[in-house]
Amino acid sequence: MTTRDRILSLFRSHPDQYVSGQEISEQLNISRAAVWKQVRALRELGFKIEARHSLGYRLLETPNLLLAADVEDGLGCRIIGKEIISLQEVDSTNVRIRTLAEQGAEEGTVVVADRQSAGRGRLGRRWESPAGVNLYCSTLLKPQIPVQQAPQLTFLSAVAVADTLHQVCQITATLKWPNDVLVNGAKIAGLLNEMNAETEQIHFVILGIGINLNMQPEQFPSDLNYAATSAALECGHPVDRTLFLRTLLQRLDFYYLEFQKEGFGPIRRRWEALCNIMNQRVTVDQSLGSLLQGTVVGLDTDGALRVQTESGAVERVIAGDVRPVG
Ligand code: BT5
Repeated sequence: MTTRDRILSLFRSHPDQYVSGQEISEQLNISRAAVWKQVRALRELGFKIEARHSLGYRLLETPNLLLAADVEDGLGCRIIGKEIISLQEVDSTNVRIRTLAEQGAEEGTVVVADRQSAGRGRLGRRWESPAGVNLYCSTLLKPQIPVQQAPQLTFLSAVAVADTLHQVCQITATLKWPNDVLVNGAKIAGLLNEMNAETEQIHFVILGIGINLNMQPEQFPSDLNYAATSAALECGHPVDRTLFLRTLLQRLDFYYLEFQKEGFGPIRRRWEALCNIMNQRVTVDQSLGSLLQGTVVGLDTDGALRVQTESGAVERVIAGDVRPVG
């Protein structure tokens, strides 16, 4: 926890009460001048803090920020969120957590940002990441699994996001292979998992998750080639980002522990139950223009989509654009 987070939790443990400069300085082991500097910095971030000469400081209003101390409050996870780093702005949370991982950050570390200046999608695409509305976070994992199984973790993120949308916003999401979360056919979240590995060994995996929570129609880029939506647009009211992130980390923790004990099976079954095209006829536009037609019958252990063709053979789709027929 940073000094700023510690001051905030001290304020929060004294709701509506004054906390004296002396008490803050003693509890945090910093000088009175340093307390004043922190209060000034918090005010610059938008916190309303009253200062009364004989009484001390009182927190009156908290701005719409995602703060590590708030997310950690009541989190109760075993692995995910051991350390949470919340930033006002970053190029990409995936890039930042990669640097931290290379410097030896622990498994379960989470980076969350209010805004990304260069949010990334797959294949060099961009993820629109305006300030103050959405969730952009990356989680560091160090799974002891063969390299070929790393894609399973994308499906772990997807089911955790779907559960959270249901739990916090009462929204029913469907999952689009391989890495999209949809609501009523429009994209509400995207997942970008990245890995650092040698031939045989995974050093770390990054689960990058971007979820549109309070984004308004005018904030979506005009050149999206498919429909997009946000949780607030679907449920009709603003969504508390702190509560959403805390619940998401709890769901990730739950599925990761289950994954460690029971492998991919439970996640695969959950993903298949939420898949938007399960048992439907599809056309798959594979690379080099080859087309495959068939019925989606599930996921393979490495995350490939299993499509049964008319001849009864089951083909494995590892990349390509999958569209329902008709
Ligand atoms: C994804 O890529 O869907 C993965 C997005 C992952 C974003 C998270 S945010 C936290 C972490 N840090 C990062 O830098 N990235 C991850 P892809 O399937 O390639 O989809 C990208 C496409 O989605 C773009 O080309 C746009 O068409 C569209 N798009 C961009 N921003 C969007 C948004 N906010 N909502 C819906 N669609 C969007």
